[in-house]
Amino acid sequence: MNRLIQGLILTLCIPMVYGCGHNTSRRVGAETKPIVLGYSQLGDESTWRTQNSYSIAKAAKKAGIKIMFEDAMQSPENQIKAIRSFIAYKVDVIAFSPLVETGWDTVLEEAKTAGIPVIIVDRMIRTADESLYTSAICSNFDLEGRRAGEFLVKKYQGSEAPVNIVELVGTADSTPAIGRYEGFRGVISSHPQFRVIFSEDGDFMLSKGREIMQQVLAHHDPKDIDVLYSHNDDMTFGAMEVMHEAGIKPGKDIVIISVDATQRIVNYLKEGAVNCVVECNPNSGPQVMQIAKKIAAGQEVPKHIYVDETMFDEYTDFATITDRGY
Ligand code: GYE
Repeated sequence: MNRLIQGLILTLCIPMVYGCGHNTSRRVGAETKPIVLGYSQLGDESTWRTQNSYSIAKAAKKAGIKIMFEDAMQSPENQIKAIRSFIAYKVDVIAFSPLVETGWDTVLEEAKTAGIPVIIVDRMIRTADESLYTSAICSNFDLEGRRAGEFLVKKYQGSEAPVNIVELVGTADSTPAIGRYEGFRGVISSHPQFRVIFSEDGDFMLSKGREIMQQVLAHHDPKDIDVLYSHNDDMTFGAMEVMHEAGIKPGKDIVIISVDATQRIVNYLKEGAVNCVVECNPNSGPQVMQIAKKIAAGQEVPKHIYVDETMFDEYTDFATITDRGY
């Protein structure tokens, strides 16, 4: 976990463990106790993730919810361990952002047997038993992929020339990587001019974005690459560094499409170094707390909730883009 989040969790959460809950509570006999939420975050691989953890911790404090926050450092085993510790602690609600889609049934059955409701946040799980979670608050990753594809269709409208695409994919088997991969293809597949000439998993990390772009340039003449479609901003930053080092001008020599919409990538869009930014909203904290409160109060909640998202590209009026805040 990086220092920023560690500090934040300490500042925001430790006091909550000692009961700073205001009006968010459950009645236990004659006593009133604050809601305890066990949260398993998958890691701290990107700028998006740092902001997401910040949003969760801040919203918990604001809602008067005591949070037990565990960073799994990109390991599903660590996430399972954390969820088991939340069950042992008898938290009121468990929430987690699953690294990958599968492998959760056993531990979620344990939570269900213990009578602890589960909220899935950000990424989804794949399971045959929908009763293993109460609510899921996620992005529409397929739509994000389609938005990236639709930008290309618009950009190359009227031209039949082949367009060669290099793709940096997110973590293998994770919902955002699957949705952004499939949604994108769902749009470009009906336009034969678009060809994905290289596609590889970069784990949503800047260092991997760098490495993969170096590999790509070792095997392809830059003149044969028209587009870079990167599943997140951090991988884009890594790839852009390599392009600069090779004398390639991102946004001009190679069209750049990135997902997340951090402030830095929006600045590059405004400078013309990036052409399309698909937003993925990390600020789900308040929604997660609202749903956790409702669940703890025994109220009905929607099974699936999508967070609001948009996109920005070179055709957007930049004056309409407000500060991203992260
Ligand atoms: O796009 C990426 C992060 O799951 C939506 O994970 C999230 C993705 C996000 O590492 O930057």
